[in-house]
Amino acid sequence: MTGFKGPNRVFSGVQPSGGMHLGNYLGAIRKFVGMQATHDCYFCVVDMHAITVFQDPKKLREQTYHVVASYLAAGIDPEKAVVLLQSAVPAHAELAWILNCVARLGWLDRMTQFKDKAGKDKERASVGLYAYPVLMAADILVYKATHVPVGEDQKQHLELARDVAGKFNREFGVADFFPLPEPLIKGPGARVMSLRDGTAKMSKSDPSEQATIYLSDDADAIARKIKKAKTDPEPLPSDVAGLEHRPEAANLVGVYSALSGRTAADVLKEFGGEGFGKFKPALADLVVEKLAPIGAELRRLEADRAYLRRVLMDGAARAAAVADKTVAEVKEIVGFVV
Ligand code: AQP
Repeated sequence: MTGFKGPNRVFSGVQPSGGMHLGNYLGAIRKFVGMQATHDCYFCVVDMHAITVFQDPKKLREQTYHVVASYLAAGIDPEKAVVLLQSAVPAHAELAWILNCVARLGWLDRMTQFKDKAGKDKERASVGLYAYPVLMAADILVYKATHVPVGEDQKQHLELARDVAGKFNREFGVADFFPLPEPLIKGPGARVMSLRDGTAKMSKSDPSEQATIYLSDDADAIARKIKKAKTDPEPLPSDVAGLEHRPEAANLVGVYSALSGRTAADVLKEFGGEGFGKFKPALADLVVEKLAPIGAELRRLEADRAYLRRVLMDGAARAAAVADKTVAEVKEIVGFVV
């Protein structure tokens, strides 16, 4: 973390681009919950990121409430952590513009998520989709956050945020003004894969609902999806090395391990040699046990819009108090008349 002197602070976010799923829970939200007691935390609903691909305005609003309700249902306490909506704190966009002038085109050209999301016809992708990693850097740096809990898919964007912070500090001669934020990625569940294709990540925008376990799924839906999950015909191996080249089996064992708190080796000690006919029902029971209470609370909270709005308004005010100060300092540093 070089010589940054500020407090340890956590920032992370989720896009309101669809239904929250098991990957978002294990890769991100569950980690958030674990950090709120020990760190100064900012958990954001990144709606400005979501619109980098077209969102139906009505659905975007619904999905925004859905993400806030999911945060709270999973155990984030808005009295401890700051829960905020990105578009409600203009300092994110202000800093993003300044950082756009620090980041280099060559850095953005290397971002694999842009290539994946833009597909073959990248000329038709939005400018926002291309520049989004810089907005993400601004989201983090506007709070001078030192730690960012994310899933594996965000690793490259975090490296870019560090590059932007370092270049800003060097170029303007303000050593350690911005911290170089540390990604917190490791741990089981950092990369949950699609139930239909063990080589593709579980994603909100997957067109197949069968590929994704949503936090809002009821017990029947969860059991049905796990029963139908793609697998291979072999029984489970008795050690982790045997999962190599078996992406679907590795994914299901990984989910079991992440939710049970046991290592994959330990899970295979119990299930090695068994077919999926035995493993899948055990996995379904475990997923239902862990997600059903969250799903029930999520449905209750989603109906209480007035409360969710209060949480967001309070969060925006607390966030702006920190973010506006950073932007004022940055304006001074870059030479704007303030
Ligand atoms: N499959 C996953 N496994 C582990 N972690 C995951 N995350 C997302 N998918 C998985 C983590 O969840 C956080 C929020 O992600 P996001 O909503 O900001 O963006 P995303 O990574 O693009 O998520 P989706 O669900 O795939 O959304 P769409 O389909 O809209 O792009 C991040 O910390 C992410 O790492």
